[in-house]
Formats: sequence, structure tokens, C-alpha cells
Amino acid sequence: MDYKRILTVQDISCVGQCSLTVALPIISACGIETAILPSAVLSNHTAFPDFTFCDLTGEMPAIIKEWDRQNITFSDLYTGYLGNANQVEYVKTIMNSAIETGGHKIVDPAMADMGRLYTGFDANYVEKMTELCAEADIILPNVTEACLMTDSLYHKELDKPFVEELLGKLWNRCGAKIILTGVGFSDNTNGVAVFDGKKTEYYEHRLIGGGSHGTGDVYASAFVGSLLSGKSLLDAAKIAADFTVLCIEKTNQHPEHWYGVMFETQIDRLIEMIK
Ligand code: PXL
Repeated sequence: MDYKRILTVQDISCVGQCSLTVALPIISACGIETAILPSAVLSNHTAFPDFTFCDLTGEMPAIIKEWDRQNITFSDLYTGYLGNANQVEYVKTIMNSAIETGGHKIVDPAMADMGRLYTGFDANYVEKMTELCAEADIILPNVTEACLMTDSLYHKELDKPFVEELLGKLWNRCGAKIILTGVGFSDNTNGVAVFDGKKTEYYEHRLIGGGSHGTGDVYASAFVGSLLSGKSLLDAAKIAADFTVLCIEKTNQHPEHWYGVMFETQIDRLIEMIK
């Protein structure tokens, strides 16, 4: 294939600005054909007081078989929120059968934030997601997810020795390059730590208050779009951080908009940064 066609595996939350309703517009706007494999369909994401949940695990083997039959392959893979731990095996199958040699295998272990697992996930899910991260070449955990995957005690206040120990443990378990999000060292900063297997680089920016639902998905999608547009690991991590800040600023103009990040009007800014 002389062009990129990424496959992204995540849920469809019909309402809530997360997962596929974020990844599809953002990555497509970066000029990259984006194919999807929905892991589940929810009425809205799980941070709402209630939700419907249709697990699509049962469809996965037939879809994978059909792609195989028609020789449908993908240049790269980006996975996020999965419907349940059993889907990890199907994603591993896809990694081996449908992703072209040399393509990126990017895993966002979207399962927790602010020190807590999302509703519906348990220790088995953490274990399976950690196994999936070991098959990836780039992972994008937040600090909570990194702590869960390495049996480390979650810390809200961070310092470099703690972050670098966490990165070292994650590298030992997964052997993937790491974009660790939510790394700020003062009350008014946030940022990312980028570990390429040898060195750690930091990118800090001002912390914007407000809700955090869906920021991980906006960040990961902008990162993927930038990386596949040819940016380096560090530059893609920085662009995604700057874009996410713009989106949160926009969202904060609407205090009643608590459930997601208003990224739509900022996409042109992302494209400018990538150019
Ligand atoms: O953005 C993370 C996410 C994705 N998908 C679903 C969620 C969440 C976070 O709560 O509930 C269904």
C-alpha cells in the first residue's frame, strides 16, 4: 500500500465525545484513511449516571475472518477502550494477520483515570491490557493506568524519580515506547513524559482546569494523526498536548459541557500545527 490506512479498535459511545467519535474525525482530518472495528456500542460513555452496553466481541472473529478472506490489511493499528478482556486475543490476532510489516501498533490502555478504574473493569482487564501493551510498539497510558499496570501506588503529586521509576517498570513489562500523559510537576502545570527506550523527555504546559472526560482520547487521536503525518515521537506528543489544551480551553467556555472535550472547532489548528 502506498498510502496509510489505519485501523482503530474502540467503542462507539453514541454520546460523550470519546473513543471512535473522537478518533475518526481527528485522524481522518489529518488526511489518513481510518477504518474502524467497534468494540462495543454504548448509549453514552460510562461516566454518565447510566448507560446501555452492547458488547461486540461476538462479531470480531467473523470480521477478522472476512478481512483475511479478502486480503484486507492496514498500515497501522491504534486501539483504545475495549468491550472486555477477551477482546485482547482478537486484537493480538489482528496485529499478527492484518497489520503490514513495519506499521505502528499503538495501544492506549484506556481503562482508568484519576486513580480509579472505569466502571466495569477489574484486575483481569488490567492484566490482559498489560499483555496487549507488551505487543505494541507505542503505548499511551496516563499515570493511573501506568500505576495499575506496574503494581505501583498511585500518586497525585509527581516528581521525576517517581515518573522515571514508573517508566522503567513499564518498559520492563511491555518493551514499548511510552507516552505517559498527565505528568505535571507543579500545581499549575500538566504535560507528558516521552520514553523512547533510552531517554526520557518531558513536555510541560499550563494546566487548564475543568472536566477531563475524553481528554485521553483527544490526546491519543491527535498524537496518532501527527505521528502518521510524519512527525517524530516527541513532536507528535507535543502537538497532541498543545491541541488538547486548545480543546479544553474551548470546552471551559461552556461550564455545563461536563462530559467531553469540544475538539471540533479546533481541528483546523491541529492541521496547522502538523503542517
Ligand atoms: O475515554 C475513555 C472512555 C472510552 N469509552 C468509554 C468510557 C470511557 C471513559 O469513561 O466510558 C465507554
